[in-house]
Amino acid sequence: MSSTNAKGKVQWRRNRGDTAARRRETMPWLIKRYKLVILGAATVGKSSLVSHFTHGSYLSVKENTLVAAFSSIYLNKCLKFDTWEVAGEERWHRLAHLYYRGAQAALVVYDVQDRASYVCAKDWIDEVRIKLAPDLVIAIAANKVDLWDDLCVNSDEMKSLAQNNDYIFMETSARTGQNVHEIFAAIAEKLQARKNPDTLKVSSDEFCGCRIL
Ligand SMILES: Nc1nc2c(ncn2[C@@H]2O[C@H](COP(=O)(O)OP(=O)(O)OP(=O)(O)O)[C@@H](O)[C@H]2O)c(=O)[nH]1
Ligand SMILES: [Mg+2]
Repeated sequence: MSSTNAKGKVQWRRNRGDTAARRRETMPWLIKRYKLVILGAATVGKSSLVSHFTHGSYLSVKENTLVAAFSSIYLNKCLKFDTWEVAGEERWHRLAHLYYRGAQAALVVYDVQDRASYVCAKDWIDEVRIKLAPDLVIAIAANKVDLWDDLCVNSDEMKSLAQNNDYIFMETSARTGQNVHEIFAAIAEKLQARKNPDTLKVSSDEFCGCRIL
């Protein structure tokens, strides 16, 4: 907003508190932004799921994530996830809380061929249930279903855990794209269905101090 003073100079007046409303008027597509954290053991396919979603195809991710990785995931023009993937290697676990704090949704991933990653996924669920808000949206991805065979982990227990606690559960494949878009969409839908969406808005402060080391 501008006005002209006695000397004819243009003065810019900052109308405090009005900024968000003005931004909504000028950029109506930038409506909702949520913090999402992706957790799970190493090599379960966390980076691959993000990469499949953002590139629309499978890129074989060869390198393990170090500490954590940030990406912006635009579900559509109106909804964005500020996404932190916490590296799955055990040595980074103690730093995980720096990245998941303030998250409104957690996507916990395990590899259907790897029993240890299944146990690890349960531990992550227990941890975020205690440490994060009670209305945290939790989604579980049983990933690499394209490699499914009789020796794979039996997901029945995880399915009933999800059912009993109102978590999202999907069998995914970052290779074929099975349920990749669907799981992010389901998280978004659940976040938006919350009774008080205002409590879910992420303040920019929450991202301070969370940088890739
Ligand atoms: N067949 C198959 N391979 C996959 C799938 N998802 C990931 N991979 C492969 O699994 C390996 C590990 O994938 P990443 O996405 O790097 O795993 P990550 O969970 O990010 O691992 P960290 O960063 O170490 O925690 C890569 O070689 C991927 O190509 C999948 O759905 N199917
Ligand atoms: Mg990774």
